Amino acid sequence: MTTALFSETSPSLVKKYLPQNLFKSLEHNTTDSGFTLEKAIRSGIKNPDSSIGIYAGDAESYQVFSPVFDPIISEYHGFSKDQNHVSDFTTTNLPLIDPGGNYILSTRIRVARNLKSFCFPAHISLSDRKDLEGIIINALNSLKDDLAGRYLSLADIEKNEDRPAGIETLLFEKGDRFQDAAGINSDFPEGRGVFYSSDRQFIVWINEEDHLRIMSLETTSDLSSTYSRLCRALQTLGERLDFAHDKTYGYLTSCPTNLGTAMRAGVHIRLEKLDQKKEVLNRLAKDYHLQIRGTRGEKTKIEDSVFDISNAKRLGISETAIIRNLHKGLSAIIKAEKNL
Ligand code: ADP
Ligand code: CIR
Repeated sequence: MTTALFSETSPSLVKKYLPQNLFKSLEHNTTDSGFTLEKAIRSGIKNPDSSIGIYAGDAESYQVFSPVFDPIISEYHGFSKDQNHVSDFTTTNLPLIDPGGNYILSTRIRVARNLKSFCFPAHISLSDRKDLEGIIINALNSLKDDLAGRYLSLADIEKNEDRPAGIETLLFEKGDRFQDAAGINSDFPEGRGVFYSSDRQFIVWINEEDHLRIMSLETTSDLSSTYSRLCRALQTLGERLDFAHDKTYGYLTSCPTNLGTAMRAGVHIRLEKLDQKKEVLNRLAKDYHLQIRGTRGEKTKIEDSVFDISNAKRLGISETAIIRNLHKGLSAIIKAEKNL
C-alpha cells in the first residue's frame, strides 16, 4: 500500500494505533480461521467517523493482531495488560433508585457472549451461523421457570410467518454502517433471531454483533432484581455453552469496547431539567464513569428528554461492581434533577 490507510481527519483509535509500518508488518498474518488485519479494519477505513474502527473476527484475533488491539483496549478501557480482569456475579440487594417511578422508565442489563469454537459474526460462514443458531437454541431451551421462553427466527418474522403482537420492541435490525462494513450483516437475516421469556423480561439476541446478546429488562428501577435474573440465566447458559474467554481480557467480543464483563447496565431515564443543563449531566456522568447514549441506542439522538445512561467501563471491573457504581451514579443524577 502506498496511500494512507485512514482518512487524515479520522478520530478513530485504529488510525491512532495502526501506522503504515505496523500494518505492513501484520498484513500477512492470519488467524487459524483465515481472518486478516485488512478485514478487521474495513469498518474504520470505510467510516472515517468511527470512534474505534476495528472488529475481531474470532477469539484468536486478539492475539494475532495484539500490537494494534492492545493499545486500543488500553486507551478505551484505561486498562493495562498487567492488571487482572476478575468476574463476580454476586447478586445485590440495593434499594430502588426511583421508587416513585418519576424518572426511570426501564432498566436493562445485557452481556455479550461468543462461543469459542465458532468465528465471530464478522467472519462466520452462513452454514456455521445456522449450526451455531441451533446450538444456542438448544441451550436456551434448557432454561426453566420464568426464564423459559420461545425462539423466533428473524427470517420467519420477515416472511410474516410468525409475528406475535408487540414483538417489534424485542427484535433487532440489520446492523449500522459500521457493522455492515465489518461484514457483520452478511446474509441478514439468515441464522439470526430472538429468544424471549413469556413475561418478556428475559431476552436473547442470536447472531447480532456477537453470537449472543443476553439481556434482562424491567419497566422498573429495580437494578438488583434485573441483575439477579441475568445472573441466573448466565449460570445455566455457562454450563451448556463454551464461551470465548481470556484471563486478561475477560469475555471476548466482536468490538474491543465490549471486552471484559461485556456488560452494559443502564436505564432509560427522563431528565427534563438536566436536558436543559447538559454540562451538569455530562459532569456527573464523567464523575461516576457513566456513558450517555440516545433514546434508541448507540449513535441515536435524545428524544423527549429520555437518556440511556449506562456504565462506561466494562474491563478491569467486575459485573457486581458495575451494578453498584451505576446505582450510586444514578442516585446522584436523580438528586441533581430534583434540586434543579
Ligand atoms: P447495546 O446495548 O446492545 O450495546 P444499543 O445501544 O444499540 O446496543 O441498544 C440496543 C437496544 O436496547 C436499543 O433499541 C435501545 O433503545 C434499547 N435499550 C437500551 N437501554 C434500554 C433501557 N434501559 N430500556 C429499554 N430499552 C433499552
Ligand atoms: C465505531 O468505531 O465508532 C463503531 N465501530 C462502534 C464502536 C462502539 N462499539 C459498539 O457499538 N459495539
